[in-house]
Amino acid sequence: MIELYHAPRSRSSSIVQLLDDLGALDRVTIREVTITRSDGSDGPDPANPHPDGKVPYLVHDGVGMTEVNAIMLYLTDLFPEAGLGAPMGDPLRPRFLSWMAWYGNVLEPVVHFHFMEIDSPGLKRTFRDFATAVERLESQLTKTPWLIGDRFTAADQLIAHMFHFFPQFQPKDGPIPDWVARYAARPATQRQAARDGL
Ligand SMILES: N[C@@H](CCC(=O)N[C@@H](CS)C(=O)NCC(=O)O)C(=O)O
Repeated sequence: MIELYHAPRSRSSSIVQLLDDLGALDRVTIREVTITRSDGSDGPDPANPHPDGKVPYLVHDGVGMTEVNAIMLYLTDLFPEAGLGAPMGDPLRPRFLSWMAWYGNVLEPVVHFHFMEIDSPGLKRTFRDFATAVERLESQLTKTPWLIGDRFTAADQLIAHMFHFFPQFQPKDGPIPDWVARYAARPATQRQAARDGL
């Protein structure tokens, strides 16, 4: 049994969209919970087992997991038929794993530092900065339409979703706006927008 603790218009929407794309929505029970929103509204839901009261939280046969990138990786391995991951043996798996981990290890921190205007030499030494992260994405997206190559994967779902959800993070030109527009035009993105009431 698979359960997803979900709050609309949040990182867990990206998981619902991936499940839709994987053709696996009917295999998962979605449990909608409240979370504390960035404007301070709502609050944690006692029904949510996530240790920090956050979403997404996935439970598979009684074992829970956190972290949006880990959950996506897990689901693409669990439902490989849709071809949205890169299973063991796929020559592009190293690239796929790198983007999935880079999102959490680098992109999320530098986005927060940048938009909260936190400028620290120590942080910059460790994580570089938002401009460097954008360059890294641009460098790949000038070579291939999607992050690991010619096909859309959960790495695009994970990272393009962030730029789609927060358009203010997008550079005005270069390959990122086109990539996000292609992501936005995908039927699964449009179905998710309708589910989220966007
Ligand atoms: N590192 C976590 C972050 C999850 C997270 O911050 N989720 C937000 C929604 S987008 C949340 O639940 N916020 C409620 C809170 O911070 O209490 C992940 O990657 O899954």
